[in-house]
Amino acid sequence: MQSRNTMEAIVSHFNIEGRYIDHQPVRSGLINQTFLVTIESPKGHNCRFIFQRINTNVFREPYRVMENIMRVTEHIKQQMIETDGVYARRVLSFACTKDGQPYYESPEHGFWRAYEYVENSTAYNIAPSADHFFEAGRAFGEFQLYLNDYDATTLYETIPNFHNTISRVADLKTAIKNDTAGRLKDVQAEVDFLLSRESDAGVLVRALESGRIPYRVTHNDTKINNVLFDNLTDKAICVIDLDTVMPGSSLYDFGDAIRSGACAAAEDEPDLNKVEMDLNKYRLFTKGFIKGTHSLLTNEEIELMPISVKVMAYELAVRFLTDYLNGDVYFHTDYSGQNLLRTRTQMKLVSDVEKKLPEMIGYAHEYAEMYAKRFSDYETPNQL
Ligand code: GN1
Ligand code: MG
Repeated sequence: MQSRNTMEAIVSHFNIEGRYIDHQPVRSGLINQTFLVTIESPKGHNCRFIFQRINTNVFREPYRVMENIMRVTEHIKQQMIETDGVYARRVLSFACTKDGQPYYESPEHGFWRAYEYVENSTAYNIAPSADHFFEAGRAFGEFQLYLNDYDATTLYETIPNFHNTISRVADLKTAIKNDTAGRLKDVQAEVDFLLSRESDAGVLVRALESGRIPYRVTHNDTKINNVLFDNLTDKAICVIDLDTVMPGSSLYDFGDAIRSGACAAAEDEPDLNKVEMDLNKYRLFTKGFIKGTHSLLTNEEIELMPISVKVMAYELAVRFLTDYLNGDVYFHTDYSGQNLLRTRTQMKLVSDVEKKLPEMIGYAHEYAEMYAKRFSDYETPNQL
């Protein structure tokens, strides 16, 4: 936790008018540190900002992360202005420093950025209802829609091979070989489970590389707590945490959202009986996502939607186990063994999805057909 003086010093570098009042930590995410900062404006009312210290061990090129984010948010804003004129609270608005940069950096304080806090909104770690999950799907789908005409190749790949599941498996094998933390002896069952499914790792990467599915601008970290919901309407209003916006596949976003949000249990739930993929939540997210994209997904993408959930749960299991073997050096942990529990929940999801694939395929087809027809019958999404 930063002291008041430290935070006040950091805030003073940004072009934010007013007086620092206080700050409090926001517990969210496994990578960056986040704070809610209250400022008293010169007119005497309080306004709030989110300040984040970027983890530069993970984001080795934080300038490029910010460049991607600024370009993408500006594009989304313009799209919103053109479609219905309203962008306030719907897209993040970043503060620049007094010398015009979207970040402040110093050897003493690290790398910081700030954006306006979206008042009267909530980010949930677990969807309070299936309808919220539909809304999350719609929001992430719309995110794809707004960026559909943005040339993905112009964005930096800020974490190379981020969702390259094949290279994630290679990292796991290296971790197994090195056994840095001496934990391999305790995780043979997990290692066997994951390596026996290695052939699934390449499904999405190969589809992208062969041109079977398109590269798009993707969010790449579509946990439900990266969507803000309006407190009054319960509608999803804004997609946040844009650090990993990069060229990728829409299926990374789809699969990651389902593996993280269609399960009511926490990512480190020790009781695996509580860990399962809720088909109703899957169904509603799928519906929302396809609706949000305005039916822009190709038939090949629709085909791969269900299996993408398995691939993403598998990828996260591989990443968590790799970190466990490496001695918990990447993901933030609150207690020893947390990364192993996280590995096991993702493995349980992999098994569960393997059983539910036929129903999942059915829903993806059903909503793809339904919205393809509706979007061809009506002119604007508001009529749907
Ligand atoms: C990390 O920090 P957070 O929660 O936004 C990770 C994601 C994982 C997630 C698992 C840059 O995201 O890829 O899915 O933890 N982000 C990065 O909870 O590695
Ligand atoms: Mg993130």
